[in-house]
Amino acid sequence: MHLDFINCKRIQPKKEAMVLKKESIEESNQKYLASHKQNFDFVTKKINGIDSILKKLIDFQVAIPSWALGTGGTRFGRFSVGGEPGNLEQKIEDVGFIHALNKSSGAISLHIPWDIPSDPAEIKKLAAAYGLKFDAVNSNTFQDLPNQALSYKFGSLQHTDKAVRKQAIEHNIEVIQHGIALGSKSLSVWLSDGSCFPGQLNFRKAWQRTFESLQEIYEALPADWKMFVEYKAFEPNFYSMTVGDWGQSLLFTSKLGPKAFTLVDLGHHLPNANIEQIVSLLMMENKLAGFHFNDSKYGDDDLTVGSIKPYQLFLIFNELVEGMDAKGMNHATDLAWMIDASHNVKDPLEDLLQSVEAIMIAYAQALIVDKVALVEAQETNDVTLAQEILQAAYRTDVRPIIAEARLRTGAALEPLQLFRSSKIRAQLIKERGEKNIATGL
Ligand code: RM4
Ligand code: MN
Ligand code: MN
Repeated sequence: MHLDFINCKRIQPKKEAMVLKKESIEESNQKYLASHKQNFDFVTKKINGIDSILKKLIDFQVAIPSWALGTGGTRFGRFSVGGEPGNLEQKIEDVGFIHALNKSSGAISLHIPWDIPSDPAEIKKLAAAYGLKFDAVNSNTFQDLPNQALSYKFGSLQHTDKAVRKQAIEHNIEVIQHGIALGSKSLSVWLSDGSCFPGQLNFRKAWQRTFESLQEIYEALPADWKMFVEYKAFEPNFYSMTVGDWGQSLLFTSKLGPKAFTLVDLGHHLPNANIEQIVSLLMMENKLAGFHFNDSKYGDDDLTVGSIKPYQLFLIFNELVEGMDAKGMNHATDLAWMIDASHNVKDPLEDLLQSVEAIMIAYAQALIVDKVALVEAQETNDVTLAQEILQAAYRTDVRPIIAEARLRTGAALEPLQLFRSSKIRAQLIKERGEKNIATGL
């Protein structure tokens, strides 16, 4: 199966089942064009500088996590959607579908060892054929893998036994090597290290050991690479996490050096945390790596972006745009934009399409905030007006603007509709079978 408008001579699709043709996109867009134009004209009447907004939206790309292309589950059960990608090639094919539909998902983030490429050069070519780059590579020292010598039951980089720490450090360095072969430029380190009970751990020693281990990994980074240190409040450890919040991560990344940054996963905070303020301050310190986008009601729920707290997502983007502009940063490339989600009851591809759309909506809303008026309201302590200004942007239906950006890049005006009407899932099931299980969450 392949996308027939992909112009690639060397990578030949294995089968001729064509599920998504360029003509299908055009044909589908024709159906929606008249009403789209009407909606777009209506919304843009009130917006200044629409062309520069559209350009920013077109440039903005969100990486898809390779580990979220199959159906997720909990420890209670897992209910497959069928046709899941069984190998890295198929995962790339899936991200290729998403990107063809929205042209906003031009990157994939890999998790090692779930996605070790057997032939990196070929994988790189395959990804390029779908217009995809490799975003951050992720290490995994939260599971014991088959044939692994030592266990991570009591942590990895923090472990009391030097030999376990060494094993975990070497794994991270190996992940960097895989990333280099694929053209990736950053390593994401998420540690499940911590403790489940009071007294189990000496916090200071755990911190020091983790720091020394991170230093060794940091030393192995190529000059143009970044290291992302992700924090998480709880789970799988329920008493303490060694990188439990942004303060702890920032302590590590500040001491490590200029190539280390703090990664914000939206689901990794204690309830009601003011994430937009965290983001603003991390940017102020030039220490924000970027995001693992998802949404949550209770904890690390990994729900569809924007499905629970869309206003929070908008407020985060409002701080991002303000902070990036204050520092003259490139919105599309200076921070890492990645999704980290799990889909237990939805088709993963549909869920990811919705997630990317939610991100684009929040970004577009942040772009249309009347910044001059907001600064004025803030400086004069006009609290009511400040709220009005933010909510005027948030309450604007910017979907026609996102759709216009897609139209201009040859993507689908209605990606989800087209995904459904072209029966992509049914074809994937036909080709890959009902029982294929993807590695990942
Ligand atoms: C963690 C964390 C990491 C992700 C793993 C699979 O909760 O969010 O980013 O790599 O899950
Ligand atoms: Mn994450
Ligand atoms: Mn998580």
